Amino acid sequence: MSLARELMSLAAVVATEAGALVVAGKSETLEVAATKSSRTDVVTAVDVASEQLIRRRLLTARPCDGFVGEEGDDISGSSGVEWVVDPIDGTVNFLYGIAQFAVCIAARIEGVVTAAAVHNPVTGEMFTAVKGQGALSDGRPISVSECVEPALALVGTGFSYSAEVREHQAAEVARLLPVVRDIRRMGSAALDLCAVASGRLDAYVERGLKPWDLAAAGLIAAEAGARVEGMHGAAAGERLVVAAGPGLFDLLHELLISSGFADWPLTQWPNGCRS
Ligand code: LIP
Repeated sequence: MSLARELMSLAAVVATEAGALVVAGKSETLEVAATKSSRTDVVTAVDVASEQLIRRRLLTARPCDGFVGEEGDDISGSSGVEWVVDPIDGTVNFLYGIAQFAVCIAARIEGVVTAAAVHNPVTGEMFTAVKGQGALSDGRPISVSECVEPALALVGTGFSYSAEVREHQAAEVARLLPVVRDIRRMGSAALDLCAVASGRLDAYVERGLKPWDLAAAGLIAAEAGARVEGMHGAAAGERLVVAAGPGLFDLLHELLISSGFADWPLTQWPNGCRS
């Protein structure tokens, strides 16, 4: 079995274990343990416990690997493999009991995201991908929609934890809304990208994503046939992520520009949003 396939299998097994812990951790009394970039950017004890389980399992199985997680300290490794982990993507949904959140585990080999698993522990669905080998949902191949017309495109998006950034995002989305089919704000960037990968959304666009929101699900969307990029051919990243099928991407990209998605460079963002 290739290294990439081995890493994907390990990611899926560990995501399943962490998913069980997350579901078991959801109770009526679940509280916010801390806040991060703003009062609405919350973390629960379950986010932390999930990341600790994932870190322990991955680094016990592969002690020389590196680790980058949303809730903990980064670890540099010597093997050339680095894990990029979001223990619960969609934490606000999790806190409110909305079944739209996921455990996300990606493996980078020499800096390139090469294997990924995204698991919704409530629905049980497991999205996986190995670079160059396509994307799967519960073991079955998935692919992006064939939508080519923005006016018929169902577009997913999300908003920042910063009120100032949300004000800009709201204006951009207000300009985009009349020229697409409709907008969906489902609360988990990773599951939005997996929805593009499986044709449940035609496209996705969001500013301000962190590496752990994007790494695993970005590979899954790309392996399902999506173009996953930033503005003007830049790499997808914190400034902007756009994901859509090849027949839709360029037309949508033009509409995003005319809707103002390229107008507000990162350098002008409020400090907390550029951490
Ligand atoms: C969330 C993303 C969501 C975005 C939120 C936040 P978290 O990740 O999944 O798409 O709109 O601002 O980044 O904080 O739940 O890991």
